[in-house]
Parts: sequence; C-alpha cells; structure tokens
Amino acid sequence: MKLIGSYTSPYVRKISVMLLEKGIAFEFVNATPWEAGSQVSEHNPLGKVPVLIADDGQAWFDSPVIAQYLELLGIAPALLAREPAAALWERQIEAAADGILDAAVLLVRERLRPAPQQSEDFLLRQRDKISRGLDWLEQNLNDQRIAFDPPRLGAIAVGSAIGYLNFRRVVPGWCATRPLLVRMAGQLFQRESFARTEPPAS
Ligand SMILES: N[C@@H](CCC(=O)N[C@@H](CS)C(=O)NCC(=O)O)C(=O)O
Repeated sequence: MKLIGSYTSPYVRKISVMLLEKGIAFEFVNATPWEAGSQVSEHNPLGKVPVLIADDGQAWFDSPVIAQYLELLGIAPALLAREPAAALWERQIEAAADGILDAAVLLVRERLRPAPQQSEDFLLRQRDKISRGLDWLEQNLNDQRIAFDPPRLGAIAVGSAIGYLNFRRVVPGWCATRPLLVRMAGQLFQRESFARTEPPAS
C-alpha cells in the first residue's frame, strides 16, 4: 500500500495516523501537490493529497473515502463503530474537523498573497468558520459525544486539525476558551501515531 502526500498536509496526517493505529504497513511517497509537474494529478484528477494506492493498484481519494476504504479492510482496531448511526456521528465529527481544515488551508493560502491583494472579508469568513467549528467540537466534548481514549476516526480528524492550526499558527489563542479540546489534543499528541506524524518544523 502506498500513501502519496506531503508531511505538512493535515488530511494526509489523518490517514497516516489511521494506518499507524491499525498497524498497516505502507510506503510514504512524498509529493507536494502545489509544485508544477507534481505527479499527484496522475492519481487524483483533483490534484490533491492524500491519495492511497491500494495493493491491487486502485487509487483512492479524498481522505474520507480513504478512511472508509481502510475501515472496509476490517483490520483491528475498528475506528468506526459497527452500529450505522454511531458510525454516521463519527463521520459528522470528521466532517467538522475537515471543514475547519478547509477554512484553515484557504486562510493560510490567502495570507501567502501580497498584502494588498488579500481580502479581509475572505479572511474573516474563514476565521469565523474555524471559530464556530471549534466551538461546536468543544460543546460536543462537553456533552461527551466525542470518544478519544482510544481515539476513533472523529478524534483522529480533530487531532490532525488542531495540529495544523498550531503548526501554521492559524488562529493563535484558540485554546484560551476551549479547555476540553486542549486536553483532548494533549492526550492525542502523546500517542505514537501522532508523535510519528508531526509536521516538520518550517
Ligand atoms: N477534501 C480533501 C482535501 C485535500 C486537500 O485539500 N489537500 C491539500 C493539501 S493540505 C491539497 O492537496 N491541495 C492542493 C490543491 O488544492 O491544489 C481531502 O480530505 O482529502
């Protein structure tokens, strides 16, 4: 099995953590989708990472589909509940974490543009999505609706999202009012799977 991606991508991290938690051996193929001539679009027409190349040669994207594929292999531990409604809720948490990431990645890309070309409205819109998404996660942690010890898919997605917010300093101070998320992230980051997939210092 091959995972094509970059070490700084939080979506790739989510899949790497899943593979490590399940003890599935894989080859990591480092590819930066933003570079001209990147091989990523040969496997994913959308030109995005992660892409998983299964042992039968099938290329799978994007990360929620890859997550589902890995679960279908039936390798323990299961990271989605067997019960359909509980599994759907797990996917909802994943969608919230991925949505926070979508906004964070857009915000980071916008900030790379020359200052006069950056749109304050656009930046504000993304910050609002991140902030509301984090509040939603905090509330659901408070309601004990997010399992993270041991983590399942939702918690793995949340850990990957928080790791990216910290890594890119997207919304400094996010932790000041969200103690449950801070505690959850602290606990997740102690796991070997998260320690081994930390984004490189840049
Ligand atoms: N929804 C996709 C998002 C993946 C994504 O946006 N990956 C970024 C890297 S963090 C990427 O490859 N961007 C390249 C591009 O948008 O052209 C997933 O969950 O896999």
